[in-house]
Amino acid sequence: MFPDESHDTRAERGRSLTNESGAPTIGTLWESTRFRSCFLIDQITMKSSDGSMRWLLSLSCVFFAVPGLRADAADPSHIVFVLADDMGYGDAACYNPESKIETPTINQLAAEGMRFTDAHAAGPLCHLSRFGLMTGTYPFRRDVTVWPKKAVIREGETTLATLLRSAGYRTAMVGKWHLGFNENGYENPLTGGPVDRGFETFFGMRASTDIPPYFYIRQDRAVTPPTDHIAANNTPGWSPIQGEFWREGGIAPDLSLPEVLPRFTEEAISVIKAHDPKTPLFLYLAFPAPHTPWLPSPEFAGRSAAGPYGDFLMMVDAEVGKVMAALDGKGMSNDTLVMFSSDNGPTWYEEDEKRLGHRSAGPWRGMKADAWEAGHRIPFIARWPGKIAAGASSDETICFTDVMATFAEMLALDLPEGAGSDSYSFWPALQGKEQPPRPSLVIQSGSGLMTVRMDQWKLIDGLGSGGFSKPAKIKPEPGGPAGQLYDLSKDEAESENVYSSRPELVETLRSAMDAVVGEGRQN
Ligand SMILES: [Ca+2]
Repeated sequence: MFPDESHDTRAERGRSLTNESGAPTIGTLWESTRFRSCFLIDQITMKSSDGSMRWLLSLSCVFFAVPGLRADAADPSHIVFVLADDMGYGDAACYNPESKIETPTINQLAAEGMRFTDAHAAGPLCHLSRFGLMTGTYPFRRDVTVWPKKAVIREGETTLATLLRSAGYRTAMVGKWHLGFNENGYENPLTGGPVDRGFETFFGMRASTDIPPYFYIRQDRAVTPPTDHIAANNTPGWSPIQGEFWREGGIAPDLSLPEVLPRFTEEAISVIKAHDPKTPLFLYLAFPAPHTPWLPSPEFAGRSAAGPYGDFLMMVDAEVGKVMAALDGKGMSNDTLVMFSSDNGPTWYEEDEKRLGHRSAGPWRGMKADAWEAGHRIPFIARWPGKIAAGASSDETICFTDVMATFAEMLALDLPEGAGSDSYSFWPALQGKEQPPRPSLVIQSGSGLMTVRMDQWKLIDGLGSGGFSKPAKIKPEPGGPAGQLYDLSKDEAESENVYSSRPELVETLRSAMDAVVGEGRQN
């Protein structure tokens, strides 16, 4: 019934180019140089037949700048990964025709690229999700709760940025990190962040725009330390974690919360404008929106039919449009893989759905932080003209942890030993090809409830949402089910718990989950 559970589908190829520790050796460097030269000479020959000396020269530069690419590599085009924050599966019309929010840019990305309908964040909260995206490793393998004081990603650990940088990419991050710095006072360097984990440049913030202290960071230093104080804020008519919600705490005198989102866009555009397109660019743009505080600019306030949340998402859509326009302006947009996604589900309750008629999570049950689908099933769009079919969709089960192996396969790069332990390439799916199904998908909810997906079946190892939906936890009744088992192929709403009637299936799923959890724990 189930696909093979082995981990052999990970990007294993090419590890002969590294020694046991995963580091390149003198011999392997020669090997990789030889492969590289074949690839680039092909490219130069092809381009120069058009009489373009400029391309010949520019690719000669790439030849010296791109270690590790092999003969079967795709062109080293640019990669821009735009991550929205707390945006629901059903917010954009390309995922939900009934959406009350206009998202023309996101819809256009989908029309020009591929839309995944079974994509999952690595966890239903910001830090869980981002750890999985950056490292290709499930976040339950690491104590990610240390993020307020310590770097979550270890020194020397492979990240998307170290991987692409080793392939000659210029690596830049703008936006919300939320994976911790080694904090020792905000007058001192903030180590262990993006610039110590593979990004050559970083401008952004420590965490969410409702978690103090609020200040900008450039590279590893506070631009201005958070020496002022801001009082907590809430919005009448909304729950305590919606609306213009932020927590009280320190704030830098030069930071205004409504200006953070457009400021990040400006910084991202600066990165694109300053970039020399002859070198491949990896830009990771992590917007802090539509996460709270919902702060649409006057241009968008009141424009959606989904309250200030919808207005703020319309603004996010417009900000993505500005980034696309910058790529266009630089002549890069047809040579860039753009990925757009959200780090977890929305902060949107059933009451909001009833009141405003907008299903932020689409057909899925629950909300942010939940074990239920709305917590972690997210929109995921990939656009790359000429490489990814326009208007395509894929129902492959994919996870944020899979981006690492996908980039590795796409560029025929070696993954160092131990890197991306939960990463399965979906490069075949992006090309419209068959690929082995993901053997399983294991996700831990915000409160620690474990879930496993295999094929259409989903086991939640306990009762309740495991997150922000109430109740989060339910004590099993004597003789009643101890967990939840749903058939997602027939029950998108996770409303028919068949746990008690399918004990063998429960056992199969639980065994598979235990095997995945046990095989790679790093703490
Ligand atoms: Ca989030």
